[in-house]
Amino acid sequence: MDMKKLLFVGFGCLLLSGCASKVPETPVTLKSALADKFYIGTALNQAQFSGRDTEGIRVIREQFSAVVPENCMKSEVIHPEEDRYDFTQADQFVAFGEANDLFITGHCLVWHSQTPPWLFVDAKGKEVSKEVLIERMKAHITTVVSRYKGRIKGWDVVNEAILDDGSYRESKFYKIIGEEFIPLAFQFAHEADPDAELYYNDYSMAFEGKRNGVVALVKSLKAKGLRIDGVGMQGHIGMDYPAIEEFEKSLLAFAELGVNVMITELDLTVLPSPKMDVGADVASTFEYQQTMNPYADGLPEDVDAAWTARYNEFFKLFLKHQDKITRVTLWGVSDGDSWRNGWPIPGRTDYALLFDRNHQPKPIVNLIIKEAQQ
Ligand code: 9MR
Repeated sequence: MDMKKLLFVGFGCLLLSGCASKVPETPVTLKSALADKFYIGTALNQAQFSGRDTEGIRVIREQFSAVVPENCMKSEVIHPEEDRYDFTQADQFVAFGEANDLFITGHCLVWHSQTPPWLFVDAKGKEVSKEVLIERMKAHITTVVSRYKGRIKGWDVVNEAILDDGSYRESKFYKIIGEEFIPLAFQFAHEADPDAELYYNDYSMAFEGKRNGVVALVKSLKAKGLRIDGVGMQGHIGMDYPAIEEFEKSLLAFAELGVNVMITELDLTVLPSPKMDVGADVASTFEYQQTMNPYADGLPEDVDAAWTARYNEFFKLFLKHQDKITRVTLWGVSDGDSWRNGWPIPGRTDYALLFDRNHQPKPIVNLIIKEAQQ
């Protein structure tokens, strides 16, 4: 067809109303439906930010507006020896976030877990002094935060330092430095990038004791004049825990402090918890594994419906408090990615995320979109 004919057909189409309806509409996605409410984020694994998991990447680009690294910025990975950092994966992660126009959060600067073996000891294996550990913490925070200055917009500065009863976790940081390791970490992070948002992040936040402990911590940081922008409420939830009312109480208690609330690390396990069952030894027997892994061949309809309803309740709560919440981040893209398949019992089949193992949206995705559009 020559150019004139093309123009003629095109113009004719415009005149005929039937043609107009054939123009494909942009599908409504999580990120478009939630755009004026809060960021909708996901944790990224290496297969995603390195470009291998093409289906996962398609979902991330279509559906999410924010990212956080699931593992690649933890000190064990990024700082394997005192004088050696390894930014290979972290650089890829940040480049992926920028290339796809995503809000980038760093996770995490100070955490008791996944630390490199050198961090708390000297060359002879003896525990280091308070002064040495403060210097090491400062060097770590300064180097990592400065490298991504202006590119990583917010940091989980301290992760999981308060126990469920509100007391301090007896971590190496706490034992060696004392409770001032937390204000120091916030101070060092702020000095390295004065524009970055700084967060405290923890799980089981619905417990009254933890709620009070975190409230006291945020107040004490503020009283010292330190910057703290938000509290991350990890959302590793189950079918029976936490009580949504208790979760809401914590959300409100944090918001009242004048900080933003973020729902971080969201996933909803459908599997039974071994803690309520037999002892840990039995966990390795075949019979135990089978009873504790009831949905290896798929979720029965009623269980699936109950799972969807529970997720929906939580998203309704997030939407109700959209003025206080700046980000809701899923801990992974599709069910196959989730750490829940491997913890607390390895090798189980869980269904904790919003996209199934074939990267297809579950019914909950449309429910969230509908709720958001009301
Ligand atoms: O999802 C992460 C998993 O791949 C790692 O093996 C694990 C190691 O501790 O960390 C998981 O992520 C954790 C997060 O960094 C902090 N909050 C709890 C998360 C689940 O354990």
